[in-house]
Amino acid sequence: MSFPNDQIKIICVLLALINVQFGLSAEEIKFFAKNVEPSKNCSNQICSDGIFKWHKSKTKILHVGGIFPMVGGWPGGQSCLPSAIMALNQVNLNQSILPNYRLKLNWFNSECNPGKGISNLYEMLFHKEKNEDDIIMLLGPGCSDVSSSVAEVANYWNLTVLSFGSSSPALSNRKRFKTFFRTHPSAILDNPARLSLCKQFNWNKIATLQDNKEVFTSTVDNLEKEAIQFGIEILDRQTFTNDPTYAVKNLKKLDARIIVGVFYEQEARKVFCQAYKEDMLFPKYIWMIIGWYSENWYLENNHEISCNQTEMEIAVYGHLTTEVQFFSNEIYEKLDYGLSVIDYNEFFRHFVSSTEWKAYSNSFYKIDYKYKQSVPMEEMKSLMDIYDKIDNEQSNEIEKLGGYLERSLAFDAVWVMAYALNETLKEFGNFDNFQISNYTISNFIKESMKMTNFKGISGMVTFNDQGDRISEVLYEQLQNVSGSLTYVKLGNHFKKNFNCCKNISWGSSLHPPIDGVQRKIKINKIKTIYSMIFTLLSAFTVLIGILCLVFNYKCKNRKIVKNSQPTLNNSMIFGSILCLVSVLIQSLDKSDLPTTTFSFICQIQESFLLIGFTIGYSSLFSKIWYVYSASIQKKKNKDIFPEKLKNYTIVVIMVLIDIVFLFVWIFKDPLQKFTQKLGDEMGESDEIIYEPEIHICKCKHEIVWMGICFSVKGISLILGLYLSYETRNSKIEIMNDSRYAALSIYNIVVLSVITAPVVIIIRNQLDAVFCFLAFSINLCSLLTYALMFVPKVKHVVKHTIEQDIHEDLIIETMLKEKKEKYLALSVTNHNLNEKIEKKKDFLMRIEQILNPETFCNETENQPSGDDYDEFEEPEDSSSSSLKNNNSLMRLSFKNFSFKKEISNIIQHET
Ligand code: ABU
Repeated sequence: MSFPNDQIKIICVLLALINVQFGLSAEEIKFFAKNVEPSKNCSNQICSDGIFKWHKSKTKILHVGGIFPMVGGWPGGQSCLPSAIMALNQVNLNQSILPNYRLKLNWFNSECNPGKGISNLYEMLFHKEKNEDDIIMLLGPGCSDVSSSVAEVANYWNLTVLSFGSSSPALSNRKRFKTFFRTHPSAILDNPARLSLCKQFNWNKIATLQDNKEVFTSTVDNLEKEAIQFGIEILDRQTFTNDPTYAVKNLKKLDARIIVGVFYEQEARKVFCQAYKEDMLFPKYIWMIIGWYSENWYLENNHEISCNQTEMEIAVYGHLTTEVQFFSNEIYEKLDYGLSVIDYNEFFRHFVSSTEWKAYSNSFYKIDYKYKQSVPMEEMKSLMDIYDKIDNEQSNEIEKLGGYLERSLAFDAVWVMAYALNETLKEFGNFDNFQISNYTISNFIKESMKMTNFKGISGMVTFNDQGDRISEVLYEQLQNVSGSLTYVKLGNHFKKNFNCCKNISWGSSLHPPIDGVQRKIKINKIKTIYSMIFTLLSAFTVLIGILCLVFNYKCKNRKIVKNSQPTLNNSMIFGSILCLVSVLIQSLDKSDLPTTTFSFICQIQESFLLIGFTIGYSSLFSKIWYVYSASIQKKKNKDIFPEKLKNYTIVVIMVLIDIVFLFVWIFKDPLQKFTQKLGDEMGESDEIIYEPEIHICKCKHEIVWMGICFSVKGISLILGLYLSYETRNSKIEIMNDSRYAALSIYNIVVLSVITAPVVIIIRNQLDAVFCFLAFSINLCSLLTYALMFVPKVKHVVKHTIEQDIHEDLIIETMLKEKKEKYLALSVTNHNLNEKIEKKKDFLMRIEQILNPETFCNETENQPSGDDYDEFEEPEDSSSSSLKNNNSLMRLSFKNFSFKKEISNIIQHET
């Protein structure tokens, strides 16, 4: 054999390596069909060697390679091999097709394993009998992954590969698989069918779960593309290799309800066992899987999984399947090769239950066991058991065979092969000594394949440019029919025509399930009850404010009003009304308003609140300020009656500051409608989750603006608090309500200090913010009205204007009397002061007298004879002490003289 190029040499080395890996020697690996080939015998023009039959005239052999998956992910060879042999016999018995030539199938078991598939190809190409022709075509492989490997390699020998069981969309790549054809339609046909079904039941979110094999990856790749056209969202794409546990768990976490699963039946059992454990069951969860698994696939090989039969039945109940149509709709119509679908089915059952087939299958199992240690013994044994049980009656055992549905594709594939080879034979006259290197023949075979067009068991057999077939897709559902699980046909999908699903069941539910928890956007608004309560309350407060204004106006001539600076009180009421209006604006339902209008209302609301607060608060502040400055002035004996204009100055300045601030704010960074998402909320049922959001007024540099605003207001509040405290004992006649103003300021400070931070902290709770703010503003306003007006109203109610005048008169008289008294007292005071001065002089004189120095000078002056006479001398005296007695007597006399003088002065004074 000559190699077409160097690449092939490399592949040969690889194949050799694979062979080494399996540990089989070339001698050991014999094509086992050959080993069991019984001796040939011919009678009545028909020759047979056990299961194979041919017309006696067909003396020449055309070798056809075969790769069948007898076990593994998709053990389609179990049905497709007998079906292919049936077709082979038909062809070989038919003299009009391939005259003189009979097809001889050299087949291998790939076990649905790409490595083994390559090894099989290697065996076919390099371990043939001496003088035996090369294989002219390859029937199979069955599994897509095996086909991908084999077809890519076969391309280098220009070997035409015709698969009966490969669904992978990846195999439609003509550049990669130049010589590949298949009677199995591509799995991409299932995708529009799946998506149409989803649309039908309004499932707009689906998830996919796939085995990590090229066949399934390319199917899901295509599904993702198609889904975009259908407007269906692929929520998630989970992939697994061998163990789907975490993939299934993830789907549950993501709340995927509609799951398209693509995997072989081995993995399907694991997936559904896990789905059972996760409680991802019908009808809440809809599993949409491949429909070509064998009958009762979920009950097979349960030792691989940890679910028992009942659990598996619960898990798979209700799932939906899609599968391409494997049989022609015209089941009674005789097809080109003389059979109808009905005939074929009967023939197949008869063939598989025949003793020839049983002998054949049993012997290749034994040989397989002898030579191929890697064959999974358990699976092969159970296959033999199934074959053994199949009888010619109507038992369902036959349906348990892998590839039971696809058997028609293998049958048609052999016919495709036969027709193409027949055409080639016609062209070249013979296939004598066919060598695979004969590109002329193999190219012609390939071209003939493209021309295929006949009515087969599986419908019209033609290939498009990619070597694919177009087919109808069937929908089925596993339903509970009279107590047993049965696949029920629901309808079909063909070339965008959707025809389904009158007899679909939703189990315990009347309606199709939803495609996931419905996430609904819920715009949180202020609850009507709250907005009603506070709208009414605010309206009431506004009314009270207006009544106070009216009172001020009506009683403007009453002294109690006149002396309360009514204009400041009016401006205070006006300010509070603005704040209340801002509450009313806030209570409006603005959620449906366009963004610009919403933003405009934000500015208005914010401006009303700010300006309103400033006017209201600064009016009260002015009163206190007035009292405070008056008391200072009074201390300095200055003008204690400042001009009226001064009262408004503070209000005007504060409002001007606000206006400038608001202007800059709105101009630089206006408040905008901002949608704030809140945490998810569970709906009425576990099918609905609300995504609440609120629309609030926000600007980019909110912190900066709030900071400035709160700082300014904070300072004015602290100042107000201080002034209120300082003026607590001050009273000014023309500001008769200054104490109430001070109390009102205390209220405002306390409520502002509580409200502002709380409102900022809970700003996402629309109801709470609204209620808190509205309550604060109303409370503040009502308390201020009460403090400022109740005493006045009470006074006005209790006193008539005449009483007021009378009281004024009394006060005036009293004042006059007091003034007179004051004057009299002033005179007395003056006199007393003078007296005090005199006393002071007197005391000074006494001090001078008592002063010792003064005393010595005085002793030199002798008292007068009169004074001395008045003084009594002591009787008892001696001569030595006479002198001292004299001096003592003199002092006593002196003392006596002073006393006399003092008493004279006192007498004089009094
Ligand atoms: N219907 C069987 C498909 C198997 C495969 O594509 O691998």
